[in-house]
Amino acid sequence: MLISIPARPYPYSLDPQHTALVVIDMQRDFIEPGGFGDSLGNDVRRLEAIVPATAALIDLFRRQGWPIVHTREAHQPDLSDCPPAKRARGKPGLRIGDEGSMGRILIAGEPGNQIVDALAPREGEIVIDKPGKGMFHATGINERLRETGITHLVFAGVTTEVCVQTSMREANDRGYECLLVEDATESYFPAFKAATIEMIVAQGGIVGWVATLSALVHAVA
Ligand code: C5J
Repeated sequence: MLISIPARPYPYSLDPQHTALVVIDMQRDFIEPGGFGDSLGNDVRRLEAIVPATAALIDLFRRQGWPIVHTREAHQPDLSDCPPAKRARGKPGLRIGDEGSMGRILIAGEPGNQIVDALAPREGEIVIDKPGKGMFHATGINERLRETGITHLVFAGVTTEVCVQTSMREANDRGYECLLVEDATESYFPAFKAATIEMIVAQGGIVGWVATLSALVHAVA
């Protein structure tokens, strides 16, 4: 039976047999003081603040036995999966692959590339390293989700306007019914988060739906 979640622009029909949670890039380098995000001058406390809500969302999915996908923005150590154009965008000295305070920036296996302890993936959950901003580029995740019959994706993570929005748009284009949990996503720039939410729900939900964590929890309970 479908579960109706109060959401914008209108209630979201969650299909309990076919829904997965996607937690985007809750990695130390974006979230923790002293990491890559911090070194770029961002206020990481904004992102740290959503860790408890994201943990509660993960806990909800674990209790229901629904699948969970964790992503990390991560490149191979030899940068073979990092287009020069992507690398060139960074600040000199703090580009992808350069040495940061938590190891090489956005490189798989480095300390800063690990998901924060409070949200650590558990055995049986899917973890993907994505070389793009979106979760579908060069990851094979579409095939894995399709194999398990997933048609609905609930999104959380950072940053709202970059990797979360890109992933949600990619998912929407592939036919998934997408819901963003607004208190389990954040940006270094409050205006960007607010604008992204408005873009998603505009025109009758052109990219999907947005709901609060409590709306989801109460509807599922
Ligand atoms: C993410 C970024 N995860 N902003 N990355 O949003 O570069």
